[in-house]
Amino acid sequence: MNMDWETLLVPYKQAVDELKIKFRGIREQFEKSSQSCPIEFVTGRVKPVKSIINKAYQKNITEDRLENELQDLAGIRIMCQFTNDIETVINLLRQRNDFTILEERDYITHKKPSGYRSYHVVIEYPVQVLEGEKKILAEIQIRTLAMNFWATIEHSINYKYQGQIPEDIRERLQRAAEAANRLDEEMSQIRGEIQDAQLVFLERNDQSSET
Ligand code: 0O2
Repeated sequence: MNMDWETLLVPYKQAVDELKIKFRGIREQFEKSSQSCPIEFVTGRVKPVKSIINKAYQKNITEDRLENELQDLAGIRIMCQFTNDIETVINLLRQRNDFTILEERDYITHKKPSGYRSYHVVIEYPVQVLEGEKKILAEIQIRTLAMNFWATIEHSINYKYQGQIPEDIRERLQRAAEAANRLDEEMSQIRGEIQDAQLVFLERNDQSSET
């Protein structure tokens, strides 16, 4: 592919920067309102050019179809403490009018064969560029901390073995995914207790920083 990647990716970088600020803003608003926040932290990235070329090759996507068919050139991840927080975040996204949701993929109810769990939301996001408005696609992945831990590790193992993970490691990863799921379930059972403790902790920290 003989493309001017830097120019192509400028609006995607802008979208990632804007969306990170917006979603981190939600977190701050929750904190100021003394309600427990469904968002633990937010990350974002523009897909590296090498990954774009690989994915386009694997999926047989030509240059002219790249921006329409690769939905994750701009990617945002929203991490939550509890599985139920994911639903809260999805509802917050559905209420917004600064982008349109095009597709939702629920890999939590329907986990992938690898063991991967996450909720994906594909949005159409308007970015202001020199020529005017450009609507771009972005993928938001919403997951718990445990799901993120698993996915990050599995991603690097997958990268090491270039997609050909040995069977014994694959099985261990599947078992680890189940363990992560049990951790999420256990934490959800004592959610009220954990959130009370976190509020007490925050209030005490606020008081001590005031003096
Ligand atoms: P990266 O490096 O994170 O950008 P496909 O790529 O065909 O499987 P599709 O239709 O493009 O899938 O979208 P999908 O499956 O909704 O989302 C793909 C992205 O989800 C991946 O992007 C990963 O970020 C994440 N993902 C999906 N399945 C797995 C998995 O089994 N393990 C891990 N760790 N992550 C997964 P990329 O481009 O593959 O990678």
